[in-house]
Amino acid sequence: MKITDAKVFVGGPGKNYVTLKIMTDQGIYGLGDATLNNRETLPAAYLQDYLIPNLIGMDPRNSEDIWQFFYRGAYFRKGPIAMAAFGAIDTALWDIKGKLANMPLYQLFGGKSRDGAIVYAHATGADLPDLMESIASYVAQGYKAVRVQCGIPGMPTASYAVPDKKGTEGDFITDFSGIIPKTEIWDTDRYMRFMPGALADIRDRFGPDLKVLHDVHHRLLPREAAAFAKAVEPIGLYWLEDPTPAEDQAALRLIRQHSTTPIAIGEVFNSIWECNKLIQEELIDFIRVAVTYAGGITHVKRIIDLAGMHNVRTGFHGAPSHSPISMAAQHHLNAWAPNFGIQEYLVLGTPACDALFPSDHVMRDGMVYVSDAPGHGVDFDEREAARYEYKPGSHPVVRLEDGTLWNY
Ligand code: GCO
Ligand code: MG
Repeated sequence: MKITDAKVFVGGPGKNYVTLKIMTDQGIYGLGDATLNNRETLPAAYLQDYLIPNLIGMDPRNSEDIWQFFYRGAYFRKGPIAMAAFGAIDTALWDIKGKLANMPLYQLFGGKSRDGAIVYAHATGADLPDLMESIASYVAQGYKAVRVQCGIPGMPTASYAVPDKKGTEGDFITDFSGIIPKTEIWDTDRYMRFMPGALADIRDRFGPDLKVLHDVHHRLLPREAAAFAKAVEPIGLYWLEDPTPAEDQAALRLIRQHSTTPIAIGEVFNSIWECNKLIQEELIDFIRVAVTYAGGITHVKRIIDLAGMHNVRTGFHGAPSHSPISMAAQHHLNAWAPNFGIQEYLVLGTPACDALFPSDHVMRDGMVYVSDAPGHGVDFDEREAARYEYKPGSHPVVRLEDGTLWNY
């Protein structure tokens, strides 16, 4: 069996999804996702200019050797652009394998460990009452877990992923007005004074059963993060995410020494080499990597197995930037993984998105039920794809009030 061709598509409804389609001499094709939010053209170019010419003629069944060929063969290893491109190839090859076996991917991993996998939604508010309304609407839809982000009183601009004005809907992460970023102003003191109380109010209003998650988005210094994690301990968060930027992994030791609040990290990691110390030293509780830019199913499965040895559960990244293809790959891993924790899930199911990526995966009452179709179970409609083109977008940059650049 041979790979005969591969094509890359960039575009989609409200997102620049990077979709890879690998064709074979047996008429079976596989689909992968290399969407790297706000840098989408780069994995697409890596695939087109370097990887696809090497793929042609390879046997698609040898997904492990192909992964090693690209990873070890690159010489300059890792990095989100390369790992997103390798991840797309790997996911497409697993898709082909599943179609050849006529089995859904979870069967190839070892079968189902659960019927439905719990997911969490993003509740946001310009202020606390606005956030309470947003949480209530997710609870009414049956969600059992929500991530809560709130505007901070006195903060000069909206902070991470929250709207400027009450009741606004939309994408608060990517700004599609162009590649020159907007600026957010951040003040740690105001955040530290306000957020623990807001989280306590949320717990009071929604009771003990709702799983409440909060994302600090890398904004605190290690000592501040330790103090924050300690202050919110009585609230019983399901997790506190990215309390500090993860380049300084020793910071996690300080946080652990001061609190038992569960910590989730890893959405910006792209290899096992950024996860292994945090996992082996049991400094985190949830690993947040994504199939999209952590090298695909082959590599993420290794991370899951390592995590399982150290009581670390999965909590894969599922921001709206991932296409339904890598989300589906994660649904299959979530159905199988003995150490599954939770899945981040942003509503992808708009009619336009479903038309571009048809599938039978189901989200109901805050749980995802994986499809039994062979492979990952998501298709791609090329005629629909022709309606979309690349639109430049950007994440904001963050500065302190005196102008100092801070972590987005
Ligand atoms: C999350 C993340 C995202 C990121 C986004 C950047 O927890 O979902 O923090 O919302 O900000 O993926 O592109
Ligand atoms: Mg996050």
